[in-house]
Amino acid sequence: MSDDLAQKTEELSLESKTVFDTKEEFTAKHPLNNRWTLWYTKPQTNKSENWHDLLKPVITFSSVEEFWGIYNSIPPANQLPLKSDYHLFKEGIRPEWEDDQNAKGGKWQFSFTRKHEVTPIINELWLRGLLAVIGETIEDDENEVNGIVLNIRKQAFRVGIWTKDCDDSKLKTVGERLKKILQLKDEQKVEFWSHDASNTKGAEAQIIL
Ligand code: MGP
Repeated sequence: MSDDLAQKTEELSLESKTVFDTKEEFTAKHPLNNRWTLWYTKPQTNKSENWHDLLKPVITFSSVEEFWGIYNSIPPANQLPLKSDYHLFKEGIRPEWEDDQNAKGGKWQFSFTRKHEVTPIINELWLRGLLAVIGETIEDDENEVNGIVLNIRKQAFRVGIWTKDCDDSKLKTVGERLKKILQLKDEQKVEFWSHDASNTKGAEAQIIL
């Protein structure tokens, strides 16, 4: 290291302050643009339990620090039981087709079959999805994304981004970003389904990327 650089590095380390330096800073919270609610769908244990009995809100948060506190204290994706789901939605939007904010929308989705090499890194990919949604890097300024869902199924892990509309022009960016976040290869296609179509037998995906 040159003397000049060594001097500069020393000055930097003496002068720079971090959140650990003062009591006030230590408790600083970095607000997110939106408040988010984590929901959990527990697996059905008897046939009398319907969708609404199984889906419950877990916690709402609004800062980066709260997010990490929650993330570090809930089971990671690969330890969830079969037929369970995590849902992370903007506060006030229920993770259901019926919610007014979802009713005209749909979802971008990709299924990682358990044969994919992804099984060991599903936790990392799910975390990347969560961060892109709360950090709002999944879209530009469209405000199209309502939430993200993880379905744990026998054959596959499924990740879906739920959107407010079905407007192709606004949705493409979200689909392209989802491919990057999930580290998909070109030939691994993400599909967009309107909620209407996902509930109609024989319907096909509206957009494939
Ligand atoms: P799913 O979990 O989205 O599909 O919905 P999956 O994993 O393919 O399940 P499969 O068992 O159908 O193969 C499973 C079921 O949960 C649906 O058939 C509905 O009965 C119920 N369900 C799921 N969602 C997302 C909703 C919803 O938004 N509203 C209501 N009312 N029921 C839902």
